[in-house]
Amino acid sequence: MKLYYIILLQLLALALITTSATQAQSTPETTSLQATIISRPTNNVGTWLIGAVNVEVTNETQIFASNGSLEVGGCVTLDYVVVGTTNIALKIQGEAATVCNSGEPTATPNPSSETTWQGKIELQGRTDHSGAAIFLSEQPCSTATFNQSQAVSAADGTFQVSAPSSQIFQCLQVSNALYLTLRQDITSPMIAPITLKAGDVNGDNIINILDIATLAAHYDQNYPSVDLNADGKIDIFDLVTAASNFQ
Ligand SMILES: [Ca+2]
Ligand SMILES: [Ca+2]
Repeated sequence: MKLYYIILLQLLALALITTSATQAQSTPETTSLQATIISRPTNNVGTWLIGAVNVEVTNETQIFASNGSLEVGGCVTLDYVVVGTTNIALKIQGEAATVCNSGEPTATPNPSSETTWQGKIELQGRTDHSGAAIFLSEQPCSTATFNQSQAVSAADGTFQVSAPSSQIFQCLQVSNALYLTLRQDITSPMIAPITLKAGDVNGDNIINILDIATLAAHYDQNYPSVDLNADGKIDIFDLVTAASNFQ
């Protein structure tokens, strides 16, 4: 009878050991996320930074570029396991950029990924094209509203606006005192050169007889607030310029 109990206890102990061993060897849980490739080695094997996760790619990692780019900035689905303190990549699959832009909390935007929007403004009649206010909106011009300018033009008329690459501007507005405000839809960060028309003296965004009359009233005077070309004198040049833009 005693022997029977000893054998039973031994069997129980064996069963417990086997169970705990099985648990220790159980497969680590796979984590899956969609995020942008921040950095990666030239060859596939090595440490990749995907979103906020440093992950080791080995020769066993399955890599598919099928749906998108595997270059830096590309969007991917990453499956990985944590072994000790190391993240081991099981699978990296390229995805369409929209997958990473869908607001997934794991799709950490890369703060260093910026796009520079740039263009050049000509203020008609002037040699110094500085001071024009540049507004950009992510809305098309049909619905865009503007509160604060993002940049002003330099003396040569150039302007730059740096924004996260995820921000896509669709409408540009340029305004400068004495000039007609211009608003146009844009499709590229490289914006074609723009000329602002001079002559809107009273700022109602129309050049008409009211503006011409004001210029005429200050003819031959140094009157900076209506001096279209800012040359220190209201003269025939200012009148002709305004008249050429008469609406
Ligand atoms: Ca006007
Ligand atoms: Ca003038």
